[in-house]
Amino acid sequence: MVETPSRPKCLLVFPTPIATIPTGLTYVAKRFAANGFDVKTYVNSFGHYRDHQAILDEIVIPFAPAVVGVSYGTFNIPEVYRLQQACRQAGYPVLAGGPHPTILPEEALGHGAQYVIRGEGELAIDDFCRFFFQGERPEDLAGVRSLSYVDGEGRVHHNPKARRIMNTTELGDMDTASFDLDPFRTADGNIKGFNVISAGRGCPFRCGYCSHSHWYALGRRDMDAVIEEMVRKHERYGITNFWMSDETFTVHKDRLLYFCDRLRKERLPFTWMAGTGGLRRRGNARGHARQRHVADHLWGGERGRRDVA
Ligand code: B12
Ligand code: SF4
Repeated sequence: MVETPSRPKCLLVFPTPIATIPTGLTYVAKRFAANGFDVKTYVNSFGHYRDHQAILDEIVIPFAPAVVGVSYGTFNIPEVYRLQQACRQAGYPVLAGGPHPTILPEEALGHGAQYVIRGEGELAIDDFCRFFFQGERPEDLAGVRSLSYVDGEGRVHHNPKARRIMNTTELGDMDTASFDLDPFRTADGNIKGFNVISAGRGCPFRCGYCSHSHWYALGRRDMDAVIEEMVRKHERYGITNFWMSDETFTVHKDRLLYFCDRLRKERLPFTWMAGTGGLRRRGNARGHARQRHVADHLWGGERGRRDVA
């Protein structure tokens, strides 16, 4: 029998409770796995909430990971920091990512994170994994794009950001292989979050007050790839109602019209929901979308411009 060489373990933790699979983390998990890690992902839930001590005792220590990746926004931040500190004290290197450490990397580094990856994760994760597999030499840290860390002399470094991925088609479908799906099962047998589609990332606008400024510029996914993921999920899980989780799904009229026309022409039995933060109202994209299988559309004029709906 050929022995499979053991892969180092990476535990990804989403410590704040959430009722649906966090899409961004499925892509983080996918990237660590593609780079040679054995990945387990733990997502805290309202149904079975664990505090930082329980996460350490019941999830982190039994898995014994080489790296603990923690993904978080600002919600419940003191408890997230208690988790980071508990993991560090127990000897686990902590790598933080997500909206909050992106905005405040130094705060995260001061509260238990050994490393922070700012903004979009994938290319930085590739660099981090290379650093890890080359023996974690401190002199290699400078080559990890988007990384913030503290050096041996106590100086904080913020490495230059990786370029944004402008065609997100290359990232493929969300991957939940490393997730325990039980917390997301509903009484009717569905899994909350399986109906989510990531059709793009970021935002084409540049509002000066935006907390999401690391995501200026819109990375887009081909609409054909979006529809193919919908068809696959329909065939596998019987899903007919989808949620486009990016806030900019409807922002480009031509793309939206192409998507709607394909649904109509191919008589695909789907409805979809989307939220839109800022929208350029040109032509009748909104009306067109309404006639093409739209179940729900949430609008928010957060840009403060007069031409926003
Ligand atoms: C969809 C969504 C939700 C869904 C989540 C479901 C889902 N399917 O993901 C729901 C409705 C449940 C939700 C809930 C909340 N949300 Co929300 N949500 C979003 C939204 C619109 C998209 C998330 C997404 O998919 N982003 C795209 C992915 C690719 O990005 P990402 O998740 O950040 O992950 C990338 C990087 O951050 C990084 N990364 C992330 N984690 C990690 C971990 C490691 C180790 C590494 C290395 C890298 C890394 O790599 C990833 C891939 O590139 C964002 C806005 C946005 N455009 O991001 C707001 C956003 C994340 N939400 C926000 C908020 C405030 C909330 C709530 C607190 C709302 C509330 N009051 O309840 C809750 C928090 C729930 C929780 N426990 O965290 C804020 C967070 C701001 C902040 N400073 O915390 C955002 C940024 C919107 C905003 N601009 O204000 N949300
Ligand atoms: S439209 Fe929303 S996400 Fe885009 S830059 Fe403005 S505030 Fe940020």
